[in-house]
Amino acid sequence: MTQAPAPIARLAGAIAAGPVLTAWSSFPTPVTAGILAREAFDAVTIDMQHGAADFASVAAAIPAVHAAGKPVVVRIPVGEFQTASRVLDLGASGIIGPMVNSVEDARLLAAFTRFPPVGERSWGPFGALPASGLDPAAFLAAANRMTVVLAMIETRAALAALDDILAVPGIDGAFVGPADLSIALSDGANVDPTRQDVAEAIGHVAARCRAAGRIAGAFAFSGQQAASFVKLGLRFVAVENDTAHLRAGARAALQAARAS
Ligand code: 3PY
Ligand code: MG
Repeated sequence: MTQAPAPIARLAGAIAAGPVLTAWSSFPTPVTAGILAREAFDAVTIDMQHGAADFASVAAAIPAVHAAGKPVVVRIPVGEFQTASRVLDLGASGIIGPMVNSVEDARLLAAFTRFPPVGERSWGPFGALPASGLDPAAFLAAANRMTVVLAMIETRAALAALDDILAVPGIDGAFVGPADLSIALSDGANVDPTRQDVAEAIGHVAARCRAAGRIAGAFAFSGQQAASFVKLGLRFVAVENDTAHLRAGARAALQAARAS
């Protein structure tokens, strides 16, 4: 009987098989990340760029998500490429690098997330190795294949360098941040992830990723926006975040309570 792969090994295959809808946790604890993982999301992404996720909270949340059978993706803080290596060591399966605006940024992201010969990741997978169930040699052989690395496209510079970023060995695809992109495309005038020019830019990123055989993804600020991204062919889509779920649930309950 063939055994199902461990949760740490499931992300790349899930993205290849169909769109992955990920939860997005900006305030992770083992309890909240575990709760999200037990909803029908395909993965849980933990956000270290914004919100309150620090290294200790990521270390505590990963086993809770794995216990629910789901893989973990981590968005690292801007430019903190060494954090990418460290959260992969903990057992993350995917890395999202924010504000990757140049080929140089993309090369650094790849270098810290890929073992040689693709990159320069250093050995020390003390959480990932037991989570994989593999011995060290098998883990080393599988790690680059198991790990999904997405470069965030959320500035004019990133859009201009898109094809070159996608061509960097070790970069699996692009992940759009529609809020920052709306700020960039409006030259700082507003933040509106539903702007028409943002939608057009996401369509462009989807097309360039398809042409390059790369994964396109984006953060969706609503379920409807997530559905529109899936229709465009995006394969890794974040559906709101934990605080949005909390606020929406509270508002709906209070509205119902006060309506009577
Ligand atoms: C953005 O929309 O800019 C994001 O980074 C989403 O998290
Ligand atoms: Mg952003």
